Amino acid sequence: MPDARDRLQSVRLYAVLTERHCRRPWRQTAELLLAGGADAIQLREKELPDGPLLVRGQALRQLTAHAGALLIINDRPDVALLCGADGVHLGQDDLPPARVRELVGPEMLIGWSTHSVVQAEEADQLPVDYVGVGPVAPTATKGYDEGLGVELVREVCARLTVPAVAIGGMTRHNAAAAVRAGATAVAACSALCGAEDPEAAARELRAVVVAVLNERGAR
Ligand code: TZP
Ligand code: MG
Repeated sequence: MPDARDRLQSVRLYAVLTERHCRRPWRQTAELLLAGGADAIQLREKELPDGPLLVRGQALRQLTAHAGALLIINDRPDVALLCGADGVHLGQDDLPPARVRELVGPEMLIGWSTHSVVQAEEADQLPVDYVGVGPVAPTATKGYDEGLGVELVREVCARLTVPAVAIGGMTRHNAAAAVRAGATAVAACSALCGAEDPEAAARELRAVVVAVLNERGAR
């Protein structure tokens, strides 16, 4: 299998898994998202104690490995290392990417949240493998009443060579615009985990991303 950095290039649907936002049990949700084609799962649990977080990461490692999907752990390089995840996702207030790179070594993917053009310019100097850009649209998941819009995606993508993942209130209705603006993947939590049918939701959202990338490639 190609290494995680190569596989990252073809990630189109990045599912953020948070139990609180799942309509079904988290394991079933993960299985359905993977069956629907999720290329990556990020484990994002702010309230789980460390032991249960590691146990969940290990369970997701098995599920994602079986499906050929990437596993990314939010916030926690230590948990990412211990459960054999492919990557760790960091925000602006988390441990700095350069220090985390010292900890996790050269192979592990580091994702980095960006919310402005200035942050995108800074990201270009950091040892990160992809950026999240958003919130593109309003999202209750993180308590943003307003989105920053697809123009931010365009501006960030113009300044970066690493893949950009559009996040924040993403649905099958606004994904096309984000991909036309330069994102190569879309990340979603509530639109996927909260769906009545997470498998169908994943399949539909991924299909939008793929269709626009094909259209972009054909031009
Ligand atoms: N970072 C920016 S918005 C967001 C995160 C983790 C939440 C994404 O959740 P949703 O439900 O897809 O808006
Ligand atoms: Mg964080």
